[in-house]
Amino acid sequence: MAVKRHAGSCGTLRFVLGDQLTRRVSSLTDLDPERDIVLLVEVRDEATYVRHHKQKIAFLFAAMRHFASDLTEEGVTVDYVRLTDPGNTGSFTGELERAVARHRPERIVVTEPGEWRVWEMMQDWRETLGPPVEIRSDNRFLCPREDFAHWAEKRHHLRMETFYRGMRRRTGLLMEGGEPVGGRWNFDAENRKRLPKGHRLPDRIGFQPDAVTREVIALVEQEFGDHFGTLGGFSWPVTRDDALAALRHFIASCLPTFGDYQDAMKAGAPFLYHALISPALNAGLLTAEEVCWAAERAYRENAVPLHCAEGFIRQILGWREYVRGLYWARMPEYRETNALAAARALPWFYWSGDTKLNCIAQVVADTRAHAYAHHIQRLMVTGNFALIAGLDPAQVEEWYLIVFADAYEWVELPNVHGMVLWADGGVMGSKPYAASGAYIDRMSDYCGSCAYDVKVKSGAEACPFNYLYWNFLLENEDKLAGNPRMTMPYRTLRGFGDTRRAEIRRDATTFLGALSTRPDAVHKDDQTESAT
Ligand code: FAD
Ligand code: DLZ
Ligand code: SF4
Repeated sequence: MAVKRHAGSCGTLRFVLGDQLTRRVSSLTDLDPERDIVLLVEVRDEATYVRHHKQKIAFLFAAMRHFASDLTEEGVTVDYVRLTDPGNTGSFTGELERAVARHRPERIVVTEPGEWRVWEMMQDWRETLGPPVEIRSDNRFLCPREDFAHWAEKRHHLRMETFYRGMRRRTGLLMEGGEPVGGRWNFDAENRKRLPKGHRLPDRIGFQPDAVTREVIALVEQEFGDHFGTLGGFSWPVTRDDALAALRHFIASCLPTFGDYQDAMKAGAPFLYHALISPALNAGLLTAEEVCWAAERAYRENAVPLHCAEGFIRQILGWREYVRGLYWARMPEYRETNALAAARALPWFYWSGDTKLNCIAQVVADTRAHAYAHHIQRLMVTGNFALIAGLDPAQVEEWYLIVFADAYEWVELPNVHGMVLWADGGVMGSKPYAASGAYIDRMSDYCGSCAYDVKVKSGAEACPFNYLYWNFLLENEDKLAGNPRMTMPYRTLRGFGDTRRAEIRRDATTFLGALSTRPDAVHKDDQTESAT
């Protein structure tokens, strides 16, 4: 990789963060290759403010190095600081200060970041760096922060569906004469099939690490070897060309069936029909706009049924834009709320996967191997357990930020704090997504090989999700029973006699009391030896 270094004074110093790797990002739009310098820095602080999965660090460093090479080939002067370069201060601020001393720029241009903590750093740069600092809005999103803030003003509940319809109208995606194509906005009801037995899944393409990526992988193993996760199966696309190839492969081989099995889970099959584009999308290798239009085009060409195209576009145009808007509209107060006063420490099996709860063991194994789990695994397995076991939101949020290659606070926090844990008290979701083992059994094959019995409601053999679900409702009766969307489960709960209620509390207390938060106690989550 040829990365040019530059000395003397320059016009504009354009600082590109590791998740802004596109030539079209706002900080580069008016780049003058004759006078400007683009700065990219690998810094230890960003790899350790939470101890990211090794694949996340390797993915970003590899993508940054490839992006720098592309810019250099284009004739742009790039100042690229590697992690192990002598004098690397380890922080964004330290590296900017050094770059200012090296290049004496007339001004600094950056694009707004994806995390509040970096936004705060950027405010300081305006005061401390010397040259003027221009912070530009992030043009990779379809809904600017200000537009979302305007929409969210004076609303307490921010419902995704309302926002999504507005975005369909705004972009014209899947619209005809001002109306949604097919006469409906949302085909969610058609997206909930269980995977049939013997169903043949499509082969997925992976991307063999090239020399640059292999060097990064070795660096990450050496410098961050004690972080969560393995590097052996690394196959993420780390260049724009490979990310486009991943998108084409998804649209051709998976999108035609994506909608049907969007919520399905299968042991040993982490990817199913999912797009596997979120790390590339979040880092700038793909744009939301091009991904949505690619799906719409496939629908218009009759290559993809409407419910699949709509289901996929909704995830990006709807959910992705919505969580990002909500994050910026409600931070920094948003992460401080804890509506259900949940306080239990994160069990160790979230790291080790060493638990007899087969669904959790499977999801943690997928996550460790790929820095990936699909949406329903995140929401209804690790997320659902965290909710009904009353785990501390801050600890759960940190876990989610660490373990996935696509995790940045703007997208992780609303999904975990709002959608999964209902810690925001209903700003995002009208009710908590709590579920018993029956949901996991319906949507997966996990229960068939579990030590627990999903059909049993109480006692040592019972699936813990069953009694933890009812215990969650009991524990939070004062906060949730008045919620109109919780009427049905509370009506059922009221029909339980004292004996049944006492059983639920007993089983939940025994199970939760045995959870270990340290690596020394393996399999303590089971209630009796006979359950093994
Ligand atoms: P697909 O299932 O194929 O979906 C296509 C795209 O839609 C994704 O690439 C993603 O960009 C977008 N998308 C889908 N659902 C969401 C959503 N709820 N929020 C935002 N975008 C969405 N996504 C992240 O990118 N980073 C995270 O840190 C993250 N944390 C999550 C935590 C929890 C608890 C939950 C429930 C979801 C989280 N998601 C996160 C959303 C979603 O799980 C991932 O985007 C998705 O699994 C990525 O895989 P894929 O590219 O194969 O997606
Ligand atoms: C996640 C990450 C990591 C691991 N390392 C770097 C880095 O060395 N340099 C960099 O510019 N960005 C990195 N990132 C991404 C940043 O954490 C991200 O830009 C901020 O969290 C704002 O979204
Ligand atoms: Fe998970 Fe319960 Fe099914 Fe076991 S039986 S896999 S714990 S839902």
